[in-house]
Amino acid sequence: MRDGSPANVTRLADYLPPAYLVPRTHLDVDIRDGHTLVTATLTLERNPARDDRPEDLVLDGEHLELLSLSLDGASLPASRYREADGRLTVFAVPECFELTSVVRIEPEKNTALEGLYRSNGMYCTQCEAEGFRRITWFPDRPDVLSRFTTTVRADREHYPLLLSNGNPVASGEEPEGKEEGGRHWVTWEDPFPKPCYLFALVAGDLACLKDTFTTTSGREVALHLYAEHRDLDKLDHAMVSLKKAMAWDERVYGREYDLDIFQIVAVSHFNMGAMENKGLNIFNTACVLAHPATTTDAAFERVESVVAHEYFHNWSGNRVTCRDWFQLSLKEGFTVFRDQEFSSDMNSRAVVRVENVNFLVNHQFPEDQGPLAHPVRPAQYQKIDNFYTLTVYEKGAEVVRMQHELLGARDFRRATDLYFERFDGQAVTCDDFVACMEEVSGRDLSGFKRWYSQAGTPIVSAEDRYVDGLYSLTLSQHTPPTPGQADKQPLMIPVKLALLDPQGKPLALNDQGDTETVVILERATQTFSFPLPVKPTPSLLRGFSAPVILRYDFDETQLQTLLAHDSDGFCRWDAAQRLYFSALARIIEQGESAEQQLERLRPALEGVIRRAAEDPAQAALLLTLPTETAIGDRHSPLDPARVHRAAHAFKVALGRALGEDWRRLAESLREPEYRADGDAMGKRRLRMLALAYLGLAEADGIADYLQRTFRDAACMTEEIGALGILVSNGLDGAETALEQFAERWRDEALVMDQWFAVQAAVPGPATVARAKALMSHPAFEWTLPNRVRALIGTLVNGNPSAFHAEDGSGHRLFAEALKTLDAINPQIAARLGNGAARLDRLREDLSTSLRTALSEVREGASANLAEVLDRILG
Ligand code: 0A1
Ligand code: ZN
Repeated sequence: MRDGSPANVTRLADYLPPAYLVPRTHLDVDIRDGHTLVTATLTLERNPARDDRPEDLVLDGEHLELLSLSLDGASLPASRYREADGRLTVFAVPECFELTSVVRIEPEKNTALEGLYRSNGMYCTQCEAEGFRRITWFPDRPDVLSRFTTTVRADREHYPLLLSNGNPVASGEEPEGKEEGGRHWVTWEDPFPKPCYLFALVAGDLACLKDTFTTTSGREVALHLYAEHRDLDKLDHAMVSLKKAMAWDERVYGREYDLDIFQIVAVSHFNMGAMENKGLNIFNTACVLAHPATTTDAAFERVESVVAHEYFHNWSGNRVTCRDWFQLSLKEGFTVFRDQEFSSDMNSRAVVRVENVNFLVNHQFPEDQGPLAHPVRPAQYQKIDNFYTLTVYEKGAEVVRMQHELLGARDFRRATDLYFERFDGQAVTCDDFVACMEEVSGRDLSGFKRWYSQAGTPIVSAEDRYVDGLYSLTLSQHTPPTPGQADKQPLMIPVKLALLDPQGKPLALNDQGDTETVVILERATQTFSFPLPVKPTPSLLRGFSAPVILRYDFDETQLQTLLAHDSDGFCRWDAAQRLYFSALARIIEQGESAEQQLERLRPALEGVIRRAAEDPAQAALLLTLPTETAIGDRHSPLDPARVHRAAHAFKVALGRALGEDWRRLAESLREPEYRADGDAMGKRRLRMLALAYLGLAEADGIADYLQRTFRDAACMTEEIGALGILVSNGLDGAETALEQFAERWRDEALVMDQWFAVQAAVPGPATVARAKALMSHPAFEWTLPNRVRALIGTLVNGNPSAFHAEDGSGHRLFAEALKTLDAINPQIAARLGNGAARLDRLREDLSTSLRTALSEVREGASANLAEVLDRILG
């Protein structure tokens, strides 16, 4: 069953509507010590949309012990049903009936963190994508929408709080519980029909931060944020973010919240970032808890965006949901676009855009160019869990962004209004979404829709000529083949552009004096002409108007012009990146010296530093080098050690050559007191970057300075920042600081995650042994996904010169970790397995060593991990 045979594969082309609908679901979840009893009463109706009138009912279930089954109140004999391979088939059922099942489950043993499980003494659920089938027998597919009523029962002392979706409607004591020490129950009713992946339940003893929000139409909504008692002081930022998100969705999309209560619960053990269950969001603690003493500025921003993301799902995902899991990007791409726009409105738009693009280009592009490439709407999968990818989320968001760009803000809003109104309460497809865009704008987007079905990153090549006052720009597109998709068709690519004069001022492109325009590249090659008084420097793909690789033979002067003068934040950053990449290529490929390369760039970088005070966060982005992973992706075969030597030498040279500037920045950006606003965060970011360069250069007195910064830090950004610089450069005091840090923060799980990550990030092969030792550290836990990501995820995804250590030790450690993890949590193992996707690009000896290590893991791998490994191993 583990191979790629068709039996394992689910295909979009095979979609059939459900045979039976479930208008009502009554759940009774009785939580006991060591096991839980779930009684589910489903009201079922044959689906009129199925002409073939199927007579058998097929339900999904995994890890369930069926105790009884009855139909319309009569117990069913074993001959009336069959349980096999995760399916319960009830034979020859009537048109309409009620089915009641009682199952026994063991949440205490559930380390996969799907379905109902225990985390730090509380019970919680995770049902997306197919976790509900671990709670009870049900048609576990997103196009079966049901109205849920849920009763949760548990011991009152240990679980005073019993939560589910919707509104609480009744509660009481259990009569039998009196002797047992007090059991109680609460019934929740969710008036909105929902697919079972949005079901949630929590039982625990938690602290609550309460507030209210009054919607535009004047309804008061109770906002309850729950966490362990010790974390109550870390919920304020999430509450502020939530209220901002609620107001933003009303203002920008006209979407109001629809229940009387909105709840968020923080959970330590969680596979992903957070989950948008109707009215009861469940969050990884890392995405909701925040306090300046324990949380970095970057994590504060993440909390704001994830809280908003999950809240926005209430409309884009919950009220209008997906017909099948192939349509995942319908809710995820759209919701990521919405949360990115929210963050842009709450913070600096230019900085947020560059951060989002940087993430996409450095993480989604490689996915799209490797063995795991798949379309935004995949055509087939083995385990849907493996398709919660950067392509579905981040590229999906770019595909929505392009539609926003093509229609303009006004029509886009009209189209989303139509979408929400027309499909409210339904499970729909990406085609339905685009159809609304077409209907409102009158545009034919049939060509555009290839963005959903065609995998791979398009390459747009630009060439230009300037003859007799006419500037001609020829754009060509080409998408390289991806696994299973050899031939590619041209896409509709919006290219936003401006043309700059030699002083960097944008030229008028038409008689109206517009200085920016969007050209649409729809065919393989097209030429666009502009009469201009001088030969311009093209500023192309402004705002990153399409998720493509742009090839244009910029000369250094043009890049410096763009970096110094372009009004578009993305193009300035892109110019800096191009300058860095070409300097690094000269070091790596031609063996030129880092110092020599730095001298060429020095005037441009000094220019950025001179203007740093205007926007320190943007300056920090411009002065940050591409990661070693990104540099490595531009060289073939991939030789991580060589890339590390070059990048390190260049950064040291940069630290030395501009030493005075870095010192000045480190001092002048120091704030007398901690502030949480964007301005202060921007300053901290640039200051920590300046210190990082001084640390790399081992500047005079820097170790002392960093030790003081570490000791007197006003917030975690400074504390972990200073620690990271000490540790990654092996500076004096690094080991002592690590010990002090672990001692100080040993009871703060999220801080300890950072402690593990800082050590796993130290470049070079010696880190493998350190990571191995850390795997035996008392604070390391395989069952805690955040910890595993911090240590092993950082090593594998963020530290190529350690992961690909020449002696193969990193590969062996990786294989060991995958094996251990796969037995505990296959989803997390499979996700970590993605870290091997560059296998075929590696230098031959390294690629052989990684292949050997992975082949061993493939034996006996879970279905999740097997799917990933098979695609990587080919
Ligand atoms: N829908 C959530 C993501 C999510 C997906 C799967 C999960 O468990 C396996 C958990 C969360 C989101 O987009 O935030
Ligand atoms: Zn989402």
